[in-house]
Amino acid sequence: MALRSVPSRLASKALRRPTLCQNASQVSPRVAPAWLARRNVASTPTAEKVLFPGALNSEFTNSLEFLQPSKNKAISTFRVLDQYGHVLDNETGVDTTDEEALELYQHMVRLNIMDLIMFEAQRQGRLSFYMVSTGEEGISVGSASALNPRDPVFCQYREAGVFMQRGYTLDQFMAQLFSNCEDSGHGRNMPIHFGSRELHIRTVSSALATQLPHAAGAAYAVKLQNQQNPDVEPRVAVTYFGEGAASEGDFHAALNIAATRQAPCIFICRNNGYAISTPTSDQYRGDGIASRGAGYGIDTLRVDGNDIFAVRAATKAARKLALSDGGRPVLIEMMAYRVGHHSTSDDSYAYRQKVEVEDWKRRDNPISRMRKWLEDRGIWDEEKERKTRSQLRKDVLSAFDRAEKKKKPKMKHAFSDVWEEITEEQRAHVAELKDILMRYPKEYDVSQYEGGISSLDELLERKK
Ligand SMILES: Cc1ncc(C[n+]2csc(CCOP(=O)(O)OP(=O)(O)O)c2C)c(N)n1
Ligand SMILES: [Mg+2]
Repeated sequence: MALRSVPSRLASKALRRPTLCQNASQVSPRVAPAWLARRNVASTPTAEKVLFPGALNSEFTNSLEFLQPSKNKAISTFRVLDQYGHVLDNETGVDTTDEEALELYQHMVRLNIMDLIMFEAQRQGRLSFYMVSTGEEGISVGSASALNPRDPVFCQYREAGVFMQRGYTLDQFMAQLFSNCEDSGHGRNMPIHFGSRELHIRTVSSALATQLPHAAGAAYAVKLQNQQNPDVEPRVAVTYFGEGAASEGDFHAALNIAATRQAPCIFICRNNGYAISTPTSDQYRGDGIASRGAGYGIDTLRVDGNDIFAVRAATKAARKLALSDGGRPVLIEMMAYRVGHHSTSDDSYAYRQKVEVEDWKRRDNPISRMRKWLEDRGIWDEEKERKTRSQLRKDVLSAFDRAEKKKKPKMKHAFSDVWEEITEEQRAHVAELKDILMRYPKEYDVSQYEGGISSLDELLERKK
């Protein structure tokens, strides 16, 4: 197969064993050439390198020194803009037109406004759950803007900006958040678990890190498709995860399989300092998540996640790298600070000082940094900011209103899409549910579901 590395003809000849014949005395043992003997015995006096199969290109040394990562310089963090929005180096500088830059900025602000409104709405009891991306808008919006819209994406849950950048509408966000009849998931998931077949984004799964092996597998699939369809623009698979998710076994399995199979997978870690209440100091002792990339033989970069232009440049370069030499994985660690609470079920002031959060809010964030750049460039000002925010707020609130008024999905969707055809056992469950709903109408208000109880009948009717 084309993908398996084929030993050169010379090497395979040299490694061929002497042919056995029936009479042992007739065996004429071939004498191995000297170079082969040297290769087979790693520790001959002249060998300069370890030739064990498990460590290639390691030189021998007689100095007994442990690797002490704590003594190494920490991995650097790539950025394009400084904290004040000034471009640091024109060579690697901003890569957008002004128009594109303004669009990216508005997507980040729109996400931020949606977060503020939905967080408050949850507090008022109007939806069951929400998670904000505050402080991490640049990572999701910026990286998504540098991908091909057909690249399959596997998100965690704090990357609503990827959906927004790919064109998921406010009505689609609201349909999922309110589990109404327009939700493509038919209300089966908790809020925040968006997904879109059209936008090539798999549905978010709460089980941490499960998206990583899925992405590695998809990357291997697109690698084969890229080879089979040379006329179609090649794709990479992309996955997002928090530094906390990187403590799961799935993280290690995914990186290793992607490396050994040389799959074009971009692993984007959002290191925001916390896994719910667990700070990074209790999560690991290494140099963040980036240091792990080298362990798997994966090209890796650490990036300032508060700098949307750095995020874009890094993702673009990662995509190019991922498609080079037939495919390879790339790891990017995007540094950020989780400004919000973990979710609406969390009160982060129980485990971190409010002043720490306030400090970060003041110090840096992707929206204010980009705004400084836009203002310096003379394409943004206070008036535009005020008008834009007010318009975006109206847009979010009107989508909110529309969604809240819509009915819930048909009840039958509690059973559909499990099996292609409804099973006898499911049919019994549907009948039992219908019976309970009819007996206790005061306890169960079925009128809020599209079609009321009648959609259950569709399942109970036997196909002739
Ligand atoms: C397998 C699994 N274990 C535990 C949890 C509970 N849990 C949900 S989010 C979370 C923290 C994840 O932190 P991180 O990956 O850093 O993402 P962040 O919330 O910081 O964006 C945990 C432990 C889970 N959902 N799945
Ligand atoms: Mg985290």
